[in-house]
Amino acid sequence: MPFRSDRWWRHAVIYQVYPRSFADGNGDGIGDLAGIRTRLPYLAELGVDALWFSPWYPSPMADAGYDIADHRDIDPVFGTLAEAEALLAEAHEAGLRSIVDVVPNHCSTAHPWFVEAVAAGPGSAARELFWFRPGRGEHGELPPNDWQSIFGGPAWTRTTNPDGTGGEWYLHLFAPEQPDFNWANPKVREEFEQILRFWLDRGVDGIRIDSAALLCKDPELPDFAAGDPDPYTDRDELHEIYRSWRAITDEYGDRALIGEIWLPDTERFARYLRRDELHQAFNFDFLGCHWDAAALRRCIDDTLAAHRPVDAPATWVLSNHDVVRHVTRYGRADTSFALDHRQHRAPTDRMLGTRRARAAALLSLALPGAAYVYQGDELGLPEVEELADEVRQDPMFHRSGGADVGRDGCRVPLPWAGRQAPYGFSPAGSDATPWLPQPADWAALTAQAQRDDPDSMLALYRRALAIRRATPELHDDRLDWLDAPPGALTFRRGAGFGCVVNLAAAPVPLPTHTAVLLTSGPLADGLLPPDTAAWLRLR
Ligand code: TEU
Ligand code: CA
Repeated sequence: MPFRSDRWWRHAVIYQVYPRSFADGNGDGIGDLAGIRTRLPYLAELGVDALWFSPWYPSPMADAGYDIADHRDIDPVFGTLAEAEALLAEAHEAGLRSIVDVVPNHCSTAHPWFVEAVAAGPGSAARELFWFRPGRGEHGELPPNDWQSIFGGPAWTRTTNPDGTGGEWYLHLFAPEQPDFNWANPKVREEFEQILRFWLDRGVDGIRIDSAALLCKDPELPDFAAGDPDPYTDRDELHEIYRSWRAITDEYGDRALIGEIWLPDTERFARYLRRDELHQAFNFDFLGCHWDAAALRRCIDDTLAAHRPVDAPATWVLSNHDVVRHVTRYGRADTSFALDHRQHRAPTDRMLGTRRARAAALLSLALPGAAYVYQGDELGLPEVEELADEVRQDPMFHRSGGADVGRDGCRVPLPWAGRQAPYGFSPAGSDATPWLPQPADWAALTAQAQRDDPDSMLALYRRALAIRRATPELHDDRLDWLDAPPGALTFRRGAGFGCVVNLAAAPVPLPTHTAVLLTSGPLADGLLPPDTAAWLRLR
């Protein structure tokens, strides 16, 4: 299928595939490339434009594949490089673009460069590719500075000398199995430029950059006292790196550079989106926003205002593999989310959360820019909060001593068909159990159960995506707010497309329209009930 070749990412719907949990082709209970290939028709029918694949590279899986030992191959648990090439080609045939996940902040302790660095010892060139430092204290027994790992505990781990004594320490902003690269070293830059080319040469349409604001560190590695300038987020040198990455992607034409940037300051965030830097970055403010009309409107306005001066498309993300699924979040008393405010196991009303998630789908798919769908959003999957401690695998759970249960609950394998686990996740006849257990009450949430039910979440997504694709007004950057009753959000896209979301406690009337295109729930006597959204033809 030929693609319209015009900066496609500006209004694309991008579906995140988390390979471990999408579909298992060989029956070992872990998702893989063979499984994804058999499900391409499902994704094409769903109507998304592009697939983003979370890491599929060789990895000891200390952080579910975000600890990479070789950026140019595929982990045997997922398949082979030849299968990845076949998948990319088949996706294109099905009209789906592909985005690969590149993780430049760190690698795995199993990466040959790190293995060599440990062996080569202090002062070696091999250690210069990472952040090795002697410890503080009389015998170097204290970490070189006070930085904390994002997964909990110190951001430093001590090496052991060949004679068994304690050696230098190395920096890891995430797990100890994920040593941070030293981006001041030209060899690191050169290596990643080659990695980008490796995947662009294989026909990928975009690159998702993991932890994109964290790469460069203050070379002094100062302690990080409250109030000091942040020594490792968003440093100026980083923009120069992304300018060179942009030059590379531009050589290939029509490929997208997308950054994962958790940065609450919209002005600093937008600096990454300048003309010669990244094409787009995830908007986590929207993801974390309260289900509240005024808060959402403010978030939408701030987001559009931040993107306008740099002429970058906004992005709208409701969930991903790092956050509590939004069906669960939206059913809580406090509907907001932040990395340090996950509210694990706070009471939730799944019916209410699902109702809001349906409305949120229509809201996010009607906003100007690109929209992201995390696998399972389209099935209305809730967070699986009841996982036993023994099955949890996220390093965040283990590093925090269980204080933070981590992210496994949004990574439970997808239910495809059937009445009980593994719900078609593994092929018929395989007796492997999925790598994380699926709940006993997911029979109604399978893709098969939802396929022919016009009231299902899947049906809603399919209709919304079909309308979005067929509606030119939804492919530009303009949004105009219309007058709305208190607690409702109403906006126009282009001349004739309207979206209304009712976040108030009582039903609201619809604005004047010529047709109702789609609603997230039934109207009541012509009124839009609470926590419901409608797409309208205005004229
Ligand atoms: O995440 C980077 C990141 O900072 C957060 O999303 C992180 O998960 C959160 O701070 C934890 O509280 C990316 C990936 O999306 C995530 O899955 C990886 O674990 C992380 O990088 C390390 O590669
Ligand atoms: Ca498998």
